[in-house]
Amino acid sequence: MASISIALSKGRIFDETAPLLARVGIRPRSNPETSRKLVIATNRRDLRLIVVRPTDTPTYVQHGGADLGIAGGDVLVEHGGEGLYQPVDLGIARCRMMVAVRKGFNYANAVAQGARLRVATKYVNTTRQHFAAKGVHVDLIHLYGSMELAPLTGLADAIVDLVATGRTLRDNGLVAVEEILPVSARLIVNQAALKTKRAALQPLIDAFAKATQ
Ligand code: PRT
Ligand code: MG
Repeated sequence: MASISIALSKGRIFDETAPLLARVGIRPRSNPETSRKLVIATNRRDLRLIVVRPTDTPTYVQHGGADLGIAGGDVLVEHGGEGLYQPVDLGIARCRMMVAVRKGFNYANAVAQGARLRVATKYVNTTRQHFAAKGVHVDLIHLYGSMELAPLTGLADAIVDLVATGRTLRDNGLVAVEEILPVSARLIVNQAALKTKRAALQPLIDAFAKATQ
């Protein structure tokens, strides 16, 4: 029996994946949210969960540290998707990647004037591509979190971050001015594993596809 591993992160991704796992017939032996274990056995002897940081999920699956993974579209576009199949959009953990600025900052005007923008984000590749495609010059500032602080402290003119309800922006006096991409979580698969372990992996991929319908 081929052994299968699925990489996923705690927090939002696990919360929203848990019902899908149940529908697919996978029951974790311990709760990733409360356990310190990073490798979690399941009711299926051939299948275990690997608990990783959200941004590390594509890297684990790309390099074969896990056969399958569940990762946000934001993380996947930033990673680039090399070595990965993305067969199922799970439709969970939905949000939008947006450009946001301080209320009162005239973004459209700054862009029209050809101003050089300082943009803070953890999505540096995606942000670079987005502004290059618009022909806007940007100085990127790479942050690892709490991007909302950057425009408030004068560190940046704009941020690129995820927006769900819009509450975080509102509470910090920021407004979204442009959508970069709609985000939801996807099932990802190591391309080599799909060839060598297809008999084990394909039914699972099909089950996830069915569970999202
Ligand atoms: O916490 P850690 O540093 O490990 O990483 P993380 O914050 O990226 O992890 P987590 O678990 O919060 O998010 C994992 C994935 O969930 C992301 O990669 C997205 O694909 C997805 N997701 C969906 C979101 C959101 N919605 C979301 N709203 N991830 C983050 N947010 C944050 C956003 O960054 C902002 O700070 O929530 C805030 C905005 O929410 P609203 O509702 O106030 O607009
Ligand atoms: Mg977080």
